[in-house]
Amino acid sequence: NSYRTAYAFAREMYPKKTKSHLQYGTAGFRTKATDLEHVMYRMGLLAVLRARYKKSVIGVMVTASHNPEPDNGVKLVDPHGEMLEQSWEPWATKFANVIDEKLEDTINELIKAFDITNMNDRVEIVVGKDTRPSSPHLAKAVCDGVLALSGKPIDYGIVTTPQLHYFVVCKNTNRAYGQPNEEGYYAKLTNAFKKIRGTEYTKGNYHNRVVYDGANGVGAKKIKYLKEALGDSLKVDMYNDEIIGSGKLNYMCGADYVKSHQTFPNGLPKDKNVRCCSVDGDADRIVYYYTDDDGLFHLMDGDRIATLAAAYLKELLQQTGIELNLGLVQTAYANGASTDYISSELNVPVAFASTGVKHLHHQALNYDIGVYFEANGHGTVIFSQNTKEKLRAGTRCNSFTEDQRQACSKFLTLIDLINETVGDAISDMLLVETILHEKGWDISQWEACYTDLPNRLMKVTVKDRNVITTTDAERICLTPQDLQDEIDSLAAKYPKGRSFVRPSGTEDIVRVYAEAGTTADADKLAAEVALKVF
Ligand code: 16G
Ligand code: ZN
Repeated sequence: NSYRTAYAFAREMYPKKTKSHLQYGTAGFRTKATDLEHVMYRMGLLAVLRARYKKSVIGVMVTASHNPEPDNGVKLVDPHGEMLEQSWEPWATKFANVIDEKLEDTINELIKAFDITNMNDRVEIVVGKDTRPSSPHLAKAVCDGVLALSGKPIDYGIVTTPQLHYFVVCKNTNRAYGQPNEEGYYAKLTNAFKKIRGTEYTKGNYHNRVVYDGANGVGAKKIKYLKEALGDSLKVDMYNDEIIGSGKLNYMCGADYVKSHQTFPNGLPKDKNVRCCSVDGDADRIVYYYTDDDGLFHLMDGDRIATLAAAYLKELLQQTGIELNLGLVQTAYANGASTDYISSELNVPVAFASTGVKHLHHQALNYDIGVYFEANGHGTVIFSQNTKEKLRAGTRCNSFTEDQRQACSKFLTLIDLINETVGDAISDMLLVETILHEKGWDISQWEACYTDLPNRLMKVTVKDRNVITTTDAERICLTPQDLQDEIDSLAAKYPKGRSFVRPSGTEDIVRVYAEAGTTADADKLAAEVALKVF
């Protein structure tokens, strides 16, 4: 009986040494790397069970994204490239926390609950890891878990999170999405990029050079291959590319640092008016920024990328003449000015989802063309089957004009440029560069689309953050009673005032967000709301 072996193996190789309770949260498990060995092994087991249940390839990514280097984490990737289905999260939590003596029972319980009868299927599990020094060892624990239940681990080594999602989808679509290897990934993106760009590399105010902050992680390692494939079409000047064991991963650099400190990362030249971007530690997030003539820092976050992409896709869609619905999904953290701009000026409908990529992705599936981004730079665009079919038909449609047919084929190329499986810093960068190139814009012209409302984010430490519950994509507070009324009356005091509170999914704190017409008002509103949360 294979799971008996698994159970015996676990006790010997990966005993559970910690008592602390871990929860599979918005980004899987994440904590000190030293506490994760047994969790990794057990996620290998769980991945095999999930793969047998779904009769598909499942992915396991070992990473702690933007967290400090000594942390690590793990998340499971479902067959279509989404995050692990929510109904399985409690199982992941259970697997991670049961004592060694109960592991066998837990495996049996799951097999029974889902009536998994194909326990001999030799399912494939694709495994990837980031550049943390702890990652090789932890990825091996995942593979051992896979082997213990007679699954077949396919170790992709160091890859970005979105690359791993891509591999899973390639394998599950029988390669229709692309070749399930890194060469296939780069070829798909760069061929599309070069095709749209043509031979005129600079255009108007657009110059084909971007300064790139690799966060001393996998995003630095991978851009080297991309650069080769891009040739002269786009010059990527890389900084912060000290990789394994330097201790510098995400340290004073990377997308999360830039977004949360609203400042330039360490290690980049501060040339004025130069387009710069930063990715995070597993390269699934990106933000852009620049320093103006007066040395002031300007951030172009996920909201900016979302509005740029949605506006561009809308134009392109109009050129095809095909009727499809296009929408944007944001979270409550999206700057109110971005929501206004996209809904009032561009007439693109905006929907809201709770924080966390899986929620946005899910909501975006409601559109034929669904753009979704978190303000922190995490997002992508997804296209329905209907969209792809109509565009394909459009390229050969006799009743279309030549311009329409060309717009259809350009749209299809653009879809190839986008990693639909999950937010992808590299693909998002190529998308931004494509749009700016086409418009002939420099970064300040992009910024001129709308003016951000001043905003303020605060953390409040409380005894139990779960007393705060929310609804309506976290924009409305349900409990404690009266808190929402208090927030409403405080926000009403300030022109353009808006505020909300929510318990963090990754830290033991409550987050308070406020925006208003002026910085002073936003600060005051945040502080007043924070006092009500205590
Ligand atoms: C996770 C999410 C990220 C979200 C963040 C919010 C994924 C892959 N990651 O890191 O998208 O912005 O949580 O953290 O979904 P918070 O709940 O602490 O505010
Ligand atoms: Zn990340």
